[in-house]
Amino acid sequence: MRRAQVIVAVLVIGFGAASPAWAVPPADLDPVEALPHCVVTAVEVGDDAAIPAPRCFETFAEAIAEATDGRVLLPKDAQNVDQDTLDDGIDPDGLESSLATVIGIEYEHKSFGGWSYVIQSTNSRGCVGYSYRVSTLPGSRNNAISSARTYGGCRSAHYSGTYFTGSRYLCGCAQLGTMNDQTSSIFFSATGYQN
Ligand SMILES: [Ca+2]
Repeated sequence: MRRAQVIVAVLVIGFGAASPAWAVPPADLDPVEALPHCVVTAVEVGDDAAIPAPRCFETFAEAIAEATDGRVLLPKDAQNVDQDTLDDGIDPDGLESSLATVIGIEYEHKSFGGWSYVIQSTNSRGCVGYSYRVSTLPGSRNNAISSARTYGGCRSAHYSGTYFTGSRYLCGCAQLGTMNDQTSSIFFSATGYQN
């Protein structure tokens, strides 16, 4: 091989290895539309911040790693996560912990299938004494959630309107019943009621 061909081959191989598909969605596509597994940071009640932009990935495992700041690393083909695994590395007495964790996971299909929308809290206390708002959902996740899991002592109230208006349905649940494909905002607390 001539020198120029060798250099081209090395560049192609090197670029491929350093750039997994999920890191480079087509430039003209919103990552939430292009990638199936997204993480959004819920806003703690009492904080006036707007809901931040979601971060999206090709695999569920990458989303959970993002949501836990790299603390929880699942097998590449994982499709779900349990509370014990999410608690890895969290001191059970560490109620002041600033470790990020997951308080809920929303799914495209009934029984926890399809894309996921992982709801992150920026502390490991979950809903023990705290409540969180997801006041809007991005385009492809709006009016599309069909099941949800909750973590961290949370229950999640799914609302048909943005900013917790309209019909309301309490979930973790394998299906949202009359609220299937209708959720536009979600409130997380220990009871599922706003406080
Ligand atoms: Ca759906």
